[in-house]
Amino acid sequence: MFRNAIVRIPGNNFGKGLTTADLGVPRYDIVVQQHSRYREALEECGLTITTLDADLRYPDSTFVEDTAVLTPRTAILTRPGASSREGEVAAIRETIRRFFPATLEIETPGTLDGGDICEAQDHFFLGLSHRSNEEGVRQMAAHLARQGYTSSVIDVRGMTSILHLKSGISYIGNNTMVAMEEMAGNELFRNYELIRVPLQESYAANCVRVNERVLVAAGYPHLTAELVDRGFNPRVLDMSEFQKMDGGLSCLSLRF
Ligand code: CIR
Repeated sequence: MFRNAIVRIPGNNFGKGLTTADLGVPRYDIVVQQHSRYREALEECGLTITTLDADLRYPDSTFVEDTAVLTPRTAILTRPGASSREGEVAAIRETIRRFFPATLEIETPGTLDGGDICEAQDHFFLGLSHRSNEEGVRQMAAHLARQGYTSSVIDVRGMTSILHLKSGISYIGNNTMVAMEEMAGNELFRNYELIRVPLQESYAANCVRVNERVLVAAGYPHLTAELVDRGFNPRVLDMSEFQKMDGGLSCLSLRF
């Protein structure tokens, strides 16, 4: 069960952040509206939300997930791999320490984005990506091991369609993994119930289990129907403006 979430309001320079998506410039009024609906959905799921002000120094800072990995046993502050995002951790540290007084950290030369870390009960999948390097992943695995968690590494550097590991997979509880086509065959998922996301719905592979619901992006009927068939309770959210900046549902909050 999650009780809390931390989010950050998108700044009016949100569209100046990093992106590889060729989907046009986000419309700020819609960004604000979609973010507000996202917060409402988290509240519906029973979470108490800590909402941070927009931070115009960092246009990508609404994607708070990348700054920390929060588990029931510890909080690990990351060291984002994009230089424009490095300062985001200092900007959120104090807020995280209010909930987790003793935080661990990823240290130089390690880099790691929270979007590369997929928690599946007591096991963690660690994405080696263009943001999270081998040293960052090694440090994360060591921190997790000291807390009694196991982990395995998935190299996504060759997968040009995704930014982070969790752009392509999500663990949604009930031993169920959601995976985009390109990742679904991975041997590491053999002991999970697997929901394969068809190619045309790849973006929706980033979904989030929050207590009784699964947040899923709007416009992906196959995955939404599959979730219902398997007994999950999807909560559909419009994500078009965040998708334009390579962001998904998980990136917009830290849940704990
Ligand atoms: C970036 O490129 O860093 C942002 N525009 C998107 C970050 C998305 N975060 C995530 O998937 N965890």
